[in-house]
Amino acid sequence: FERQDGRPFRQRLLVVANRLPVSAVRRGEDSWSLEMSSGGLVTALLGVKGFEARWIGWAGVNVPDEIGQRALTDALAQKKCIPVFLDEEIVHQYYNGYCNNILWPLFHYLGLPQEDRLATTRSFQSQFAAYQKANQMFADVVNKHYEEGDVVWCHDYHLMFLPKCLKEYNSNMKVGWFLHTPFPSSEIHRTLPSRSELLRSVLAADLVGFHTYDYARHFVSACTRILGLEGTPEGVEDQGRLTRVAAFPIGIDAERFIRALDTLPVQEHIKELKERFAGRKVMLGVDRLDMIKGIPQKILAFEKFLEENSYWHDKVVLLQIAVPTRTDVPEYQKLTSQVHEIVGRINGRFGTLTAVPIHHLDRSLDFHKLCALYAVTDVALVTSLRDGMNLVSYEFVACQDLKKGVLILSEFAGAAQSLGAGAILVNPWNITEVAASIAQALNMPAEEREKRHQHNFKHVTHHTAQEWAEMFVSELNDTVVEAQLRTRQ
Ligand code: ADQ
Repeated sequence: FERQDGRPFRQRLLVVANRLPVSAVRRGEDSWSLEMSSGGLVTALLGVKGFEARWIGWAGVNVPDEIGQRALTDALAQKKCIPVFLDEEIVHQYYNGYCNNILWPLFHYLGLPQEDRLATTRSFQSQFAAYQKANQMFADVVNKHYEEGDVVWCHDYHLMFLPKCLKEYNSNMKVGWFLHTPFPSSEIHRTLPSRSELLRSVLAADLVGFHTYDYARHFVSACTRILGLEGTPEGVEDQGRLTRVAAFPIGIDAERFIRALDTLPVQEHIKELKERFAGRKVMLGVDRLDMIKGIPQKILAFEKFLEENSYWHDKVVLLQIAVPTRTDVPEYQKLTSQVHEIVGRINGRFGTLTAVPIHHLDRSLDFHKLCALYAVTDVALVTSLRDGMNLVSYEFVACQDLKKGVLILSEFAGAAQSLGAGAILVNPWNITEVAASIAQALNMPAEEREKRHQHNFKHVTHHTAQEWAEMFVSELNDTVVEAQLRTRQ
């Protein structure tokens, strides 16, 4: 396409996610400083060529006054971001309550909250009402900025009600929705009191995407069993209207990691780490400190490995880097104490005056340090109890082209479907099996490590974040054109 002025036509992509990809800090009544954050979604979408992307989302801060809202809106516009302002009560009920206390655990097979957990955030019904209200507020902002021909891409479990709200505004809007978590078996989804409303709302989208074919299949079965609709190989059909459902496995910007390895700061960190852990094999865990990541299970498996393999006691170290998240939620506080308690016990049991077997850090690491850690690691341990994909496993593989380290990967992470042939797959609940896999990884011959690594490296460098985003958006465009052709026939 070309515009009249000869410049190439670039379709606008409105990316709608709960959080904007920036952190905002107020400096004065009408001044803000912004810092771009660098999650998987941000890097994926920044790399998408051929689109004019705009972000719509919550800035993560409460801004009750109009002066502050206007100033923040102006500052964000420079970064192509558009804010949705949510007040504290809505955030509490919608974000802490319905999203993080109900949908997040349910979608990861941890079940619905018991009464005591619900009591902390009021009743289920009021949380669901806040969820709907917040989604409507997102829809209002999208609708205000929408121009004909734009593609609207909604992200994640926070915004399941959004496709319906958007289509009510404008049935011609091209709307896609992508879920970053697993979609659970229909038997789990059935337990959710608002199960039907959420499914119906998602089905208002033109295209619905998941990381794996299994999650897509679970979603289609939920629609057939709970709503009585027809599932087809293309998606879900309701009275002649098809919602396309498909798998779009996410990737990373592998080149960014590979390039970083040659930079001076990363090389310096690598040197320091090699000196610090000379003579010991390095095992690594990098996770958000979340129930789903299986951190206690991982550390207990490492303890079992030490119990059974005295030869390795002074020859291996486990570095567990865990970024605290949702720190105001009691379950997460309990998890932190539990992890600290287990680490303390194991270090007391197997440590010496000069070395401990586990280094546990409760913090985020900057990009350069993270790359260096990935590069010096001999064995990476990903033991998620459930995980939509798990990008840490991809990042580790991208940084291992020299060392050819081994990836131990939970079979319950989406990544098991793409990196399964190169990794050692484990059931993280089976601590004996994980301990045996640690021994297998540490003793693996170089030739086998090389073969496994090549398989995964090829996958990670070929199936990138950019490819993921481009495939989703182009499928969304095609789906809408096909639907228009069908209605004309
Ligand atoms: P997350 O649950 O956040 O993402 P993951 O996919 O592993 O999980 O991504 C985490 C990101 O945070 C990685 O880029 C990693 O480098 C970074 N990170 C984690 N711990 C860190 C630390 N201590 N220091 C610095 N950086 C750290 C959700 C879903 C996943 C899905 C992604 C993308 O839960 O299953 O893969 O979205 O769709």
